[in-house]
Order: sequence, then C-alpha cells, then structure tokens
Amino acid sequence: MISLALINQFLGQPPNASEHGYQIDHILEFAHWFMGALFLGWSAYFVFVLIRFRRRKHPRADYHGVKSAISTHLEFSVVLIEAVLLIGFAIPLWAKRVNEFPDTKDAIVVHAVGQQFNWNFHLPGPDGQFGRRDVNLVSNSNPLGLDQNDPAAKDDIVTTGELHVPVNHPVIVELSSKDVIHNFALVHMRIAGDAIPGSLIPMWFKPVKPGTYEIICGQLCGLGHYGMKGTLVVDEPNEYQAWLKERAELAGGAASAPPATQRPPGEPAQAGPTPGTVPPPGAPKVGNPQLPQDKNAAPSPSPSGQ
Ligand SMILES: [Cu+2]
Repeated sequence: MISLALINQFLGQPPNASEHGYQIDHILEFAHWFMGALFLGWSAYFVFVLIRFRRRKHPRADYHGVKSAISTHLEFSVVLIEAVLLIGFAIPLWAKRVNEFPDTKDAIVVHAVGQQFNWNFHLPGPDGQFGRRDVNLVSNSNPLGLDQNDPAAKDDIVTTGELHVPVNHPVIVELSSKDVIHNFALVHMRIAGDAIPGSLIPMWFKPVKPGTYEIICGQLCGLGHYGMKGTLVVDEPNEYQAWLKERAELAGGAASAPPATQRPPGEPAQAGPTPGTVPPPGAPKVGNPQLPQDKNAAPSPSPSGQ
C-alpha cells in the first residue's frame, strides 16, 4: 500500500506538515488513481471502437446503436464513485475546515494582509488584543497602518514576509488584502484561502512538524505575483517564545518612540517637540511635522512599476 501512496509524491506534491493534511492527501491519492484508471479504461474503449467499427468492415453507418447495457452500468458506476468521493469525503472534510474552528483561547490568531507583492502579518502581542489599524496611517515603515496611540497596539507585532508559529498548536489566520485579491496558500499545511480587500476571511490549521515552509500567493495578482512569497517557520515552543520576545522587544522599542507624524484626518496636529516615525532605511528625511501629512509621507513607489 505504501507504493500506492507514492502517486502524490510522483506528481510533485510536497510532504504534508499539518494535522488534517493526511485526509486531503488520501482523497488526492484516491482521486489520482481513480482518474488514472478512468484514463486507461476510456483510452482502451476508444481504441476498441476504432477497430471494431472500422469503415472497411462497416461501409454503411448503423443507425440502431448499442444494444448492450454495459456502457450504462459503467457510466453509473463512475457517477456513483464520484458521488461517494464528493459527498462521503470531500464535503465532510470541507465542512470540518470551515465550521469547526478551534477556540480562539487555545489558538494563535494572526492577521495576514496581502499586498502587491508581499505578505504582512499582525500579531496581537502579550495582551492578546489587536491594536487599531487605520488606512490613513499606512506608510513604508507602518505597512498595516497600526495606530500607536491605541493602548492595545503598543505590544502588537507586525512582520513582513515571515511568520512563526509553535508546533502542535492550532493557528487561525484571518486574511485580508490591501489592494487586489490574493490567495494565502500554505501548500505543506494543505490549506489556502483568498485574501479579499474589505473582507476578513478566517482559516485554520495545526502544524505538526517543525520546519521552514513556503508561503505563496495562489492568485495571479499582478506582474510581481511570482515573487509574492513568504516563510512560515514552525518552531518548537521555546523557540517560538524566544521569537515572540525578540519581536515584542522590537515592537516595544517602536512604541516608546515618539508618536507617528501622520494623523488621521480631522485630528489636530500635536504641539510641542517634533514627533516622527522611524523612517525605513533609505527613506528621504522627514521634514517639519506641522506640514500637511501628504508632504510628510515617504513617497511610496508603485510596486507594479506602472
Ligand atoms: Cu498575490
């Protein structure tokens, strides 16, 4: 039976690293073998028909057609097997994925936000609460527009391109997008979900094998789609805690820095000493914060190069 299972590997499927993934692999194995058998069966039938009804032997067409019921039985068997695959396996597995979410108390909850052509991740930090995000605060150094004035945002962690999760722990990823439709695809975890602007779409998985895996975008989202990759690192619990601590320290450093120069519209400009964000490397110098915010914002080059 082991060699029967090799069809997935033969077709280039990477090894599974999630708890539910083996169920998906079983369906794929069965479907691949079943389709292989159908391909051979229909091909053999096609060759048989070519020979059996060749013109030399039947110069005139027979308008009565097939009298035996064998093709009806065969067709019915194929439909039955496909119905069992769909109703017996695929739909229950899908229902479990979308209905039986783990309790948010036991799970790691992460926001994944797609943009051309990157994945940004927002973790709530030790307080377990996501800080407020505002599209008006989005800048090169603040890709998610995290509002540092919100107390819940102080300990939040924002990373780009790399997400760490602990092994054997359910992870809920809430997907959204800043621009077009992307698809957050974790092939090794056998899970994927569309990231759609204006929606928050949850998906979940439980990694069972520590390692470094690829995050890809599964929707053709623009010219740079091919490069829209990230890294999912499944850590042992102590490594995960170390990563969290390191990230929280970085976030804490940012939180203790002066508040952002960019304010939501309508909010009065701050008096007193010059506030400023920490500019990203290579960004032009930030000028007088009293100027209108669009002059302060670092220019964001169009990623698509249009
Ligand atoms: Cu994309």
